[in-house]
Amino acid sequence: MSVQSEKEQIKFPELPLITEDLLSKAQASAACQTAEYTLAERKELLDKIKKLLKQQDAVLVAHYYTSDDLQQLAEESGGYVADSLEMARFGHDHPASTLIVAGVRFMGETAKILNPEKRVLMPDIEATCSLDLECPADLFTDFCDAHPEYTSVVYANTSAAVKARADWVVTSGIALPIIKHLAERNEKVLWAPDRHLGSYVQRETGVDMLIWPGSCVIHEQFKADGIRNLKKEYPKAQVLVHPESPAEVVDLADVVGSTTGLIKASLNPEVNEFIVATEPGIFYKMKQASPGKIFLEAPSGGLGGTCESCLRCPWMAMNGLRNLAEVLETGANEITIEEDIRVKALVPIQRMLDFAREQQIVVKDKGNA
Ligand code: CIZ
Repeated sequence: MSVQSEKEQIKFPELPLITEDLLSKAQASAACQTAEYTLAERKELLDKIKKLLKQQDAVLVAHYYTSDDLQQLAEESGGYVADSLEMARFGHDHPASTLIVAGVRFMGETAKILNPEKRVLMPDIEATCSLDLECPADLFTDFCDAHPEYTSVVYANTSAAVKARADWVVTSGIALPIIKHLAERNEKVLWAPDRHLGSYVQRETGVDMLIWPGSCVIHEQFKADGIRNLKKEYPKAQVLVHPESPAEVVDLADVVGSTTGLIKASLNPEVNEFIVATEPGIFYKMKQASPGKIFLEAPSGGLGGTCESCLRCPWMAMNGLRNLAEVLETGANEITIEEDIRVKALVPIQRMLDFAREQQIVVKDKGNA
């Protein structure tokens, strides 16, 4: 049997469904956070949070996909806005004993894995990620056990338990160099959970890969036709695409990159208009760095009529000023990870960090993106 047809015989487990109900619940929780504040209420909340951050020896680290309010507050209060890895690294280097992680569950877990001595709190501990949900640890473990000849590489958007079973963890910024490195060692790769990022990496490297069939509910929606049409209206616009998007969208990109990579690309002084295929929370940093430029959301299919913007991640939107104030007051929503899982999950994360250091790969330039 040929290698290809052997691969076609491999059956992936049936993944949990990301149902409309699940999305609606997240959207309903998010709606409580995004409901309009009066100016006085907003100021009162911000003042209270800043005071509580000091009182609790806490620092706020927010992901690029959170609301403008949270990103601004993180910056104004001495915290940080970044991708998941840099959020964890910043938390590690910062002297605060409590990290408030505004993002989704796997980000809180990564922060805890790298900072076990610190208290890690999240505004809403139910904020999750479709990629994480579609890769339960038991299914992943069974699949790895069934294919021991493959090196397992998991994306950062996975639970601590999945990371604990993986050989490598990668972020979108470092996936390509790590897979190239494995290819040089003639290793075959079992990739999970994002099929679009996996197939992008496979197309770029030619590595023999088994690709888990998960996807991000947001990036899955971008439509190549919509981007082509928008490009007719804005012929000078550069198309910036996150590699969690489908292949036909990636094919239209001028730049394919991680959140940090796309923010860097938007700094190009020769380009003033961008069509951006990723979660629109990223516009906060893009517009802050280049206030005169035009940033357009890449067109999508739409998640349904109930969301504020159909491209806003419903789980990221569960983070707000109200529940942030609440966790600071109560100490609720603390991330805990069983120590044996944490120690095992640290190994593939550390492998990635060591690789980045040895290869002198800058995963993040402090101060710009
Ligand atoms: O790792 C992250 O923060 C995510 C979710 C994406 C990226 O490209 O940085």
